[in-house]
Amino acid sequence: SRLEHELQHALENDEFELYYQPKVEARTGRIAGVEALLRWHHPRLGLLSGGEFISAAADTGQLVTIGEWVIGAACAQSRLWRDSGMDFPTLPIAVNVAIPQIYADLPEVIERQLRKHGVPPSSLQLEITESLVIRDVEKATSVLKEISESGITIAIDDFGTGYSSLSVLKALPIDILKIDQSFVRDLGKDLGDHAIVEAIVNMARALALRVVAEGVETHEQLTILRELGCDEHQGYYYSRPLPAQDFTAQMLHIN
Ligand code: G
Ligand code: G
Ligand code: MN
Ligand code: NA
Repeated sequence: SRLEHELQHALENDEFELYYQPKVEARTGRIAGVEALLRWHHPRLGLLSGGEFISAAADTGQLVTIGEWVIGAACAQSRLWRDSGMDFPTLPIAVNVAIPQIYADLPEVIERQLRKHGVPPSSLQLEITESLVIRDVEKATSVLKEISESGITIAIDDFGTGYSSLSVLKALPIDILKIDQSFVRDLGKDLGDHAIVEAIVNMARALALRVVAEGVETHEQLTILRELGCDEHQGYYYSRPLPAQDFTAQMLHIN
């Protein structure tokens, strides 16, 4: 398709940008981390969000190359924040990782980008979408173990929507569960969603995992999530994903 063809030029033309969205710690109200979300300044179609082109990139096998750009850009941003001289905590930046990246020398890619930008592994967090089938669980487990042992935290994204069995969850070196926003949307209206979120929080607690709620938009959702003991909240209630400069200004405001 035309989009797939144009993707080939997006990297060379420097058309990608990372937007940043805060994750706020329930206990303190402070920013605990930040998720990087890929945007494409398309010359013809304007600003595209990940949902509009990630699957096209996956179809053409460009996700691995774009994924390394994302990791590099996050490391560069971490370097900038560390050098900014502002009173910033050294927030881990979470990048979304597609399954094919795991099988394409992900530990080496990460190591190369960390070294290039001179930042420690604690600068990064990986978000792996649960809805993607992990074909070779043994290989994925050993790759993620290597990454985890280097000091990078790993989150399962969109938790509750996918195919991963609880035994996969037990096998993978996971630190964080991110509750999919579809379960958060109707909290306060839908008793089923309430029960599901409660069950995920309790399971996370039992497995000593941190649990993050995504898609938090209202005060009512926030109140319920606090009652249920969710550790971190992310969503438009606090901030939309923003360009780095705007995020920086916002961060000073929240913290
Ligand atoms: O905010 P946004 O509409 O971009 O997110 C849409 C989807 O795109 C989400 O599933 C998100 O995880 C995914 N996404 C956003 N940025 C990236 C990225 O850098 N890499 C990958 N693989 N997926 C991303
Ligand atoms: O798959 P992943 O969880 O990485 O994608 C997150 C997606 O959710 C992105 O498209 C992001 O822009 C979007 N998002 C973030 N916060 C909210 C929110 O509060 N409400 C809604 N509807 N979407 C959100
Ligand atoms: Mn994510
Ligand atoms: Na998600």
